[in-house]
Amino acid sequence: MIIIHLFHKHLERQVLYLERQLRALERSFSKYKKVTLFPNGRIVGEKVFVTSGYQGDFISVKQMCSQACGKLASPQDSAENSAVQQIAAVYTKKVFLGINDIQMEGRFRYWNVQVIIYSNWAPREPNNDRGNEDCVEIYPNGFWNDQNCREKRLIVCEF
Ligand code: MAN
Ligand code: CA
Repeated sequence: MIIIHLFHKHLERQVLYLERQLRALERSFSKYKKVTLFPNGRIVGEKVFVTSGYQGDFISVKQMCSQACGKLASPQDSAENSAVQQIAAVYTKKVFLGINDIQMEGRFRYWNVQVIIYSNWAPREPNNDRGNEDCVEIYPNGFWNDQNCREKRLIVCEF
């Protein structure tokens, strides 16, 4: 009986210790997130959007994201869109999204070929200007425009 009681006490102390450690870790992790994401990143739910500040054409920015084990930013709702918009606004630059209609004109898809489930087109877009706009950029105001994939735009990846 006494041994069981001592063991119980021991476990109780261990649990209290671990709870305290976990709280300290949570505090420092939440601070660490703020530090690393300032001012280049945003968190929405489980998604993290971040820019390196570099610009490139669609192929290069797509490669840069996949080399970092991420994907080009593909906002799928208004909260995610406003996160990417905020990064574009910090840099006052347009950003390429991970969306294109290369495969079939007018049918915009993510990289996994799924047709987009959310969009935020600017008025009169997408217009496939000069018959040559298969990529999608987001303006610092959050609206989308189809744009030539060879233009150079700010890179934002999602992880
Ligand atoms: C204007 C509009 C857009 C088009 C760009 C091309 O902003 O016609 O639709 O994509 O020019 O630079
Ligand atoms: Ca356009």
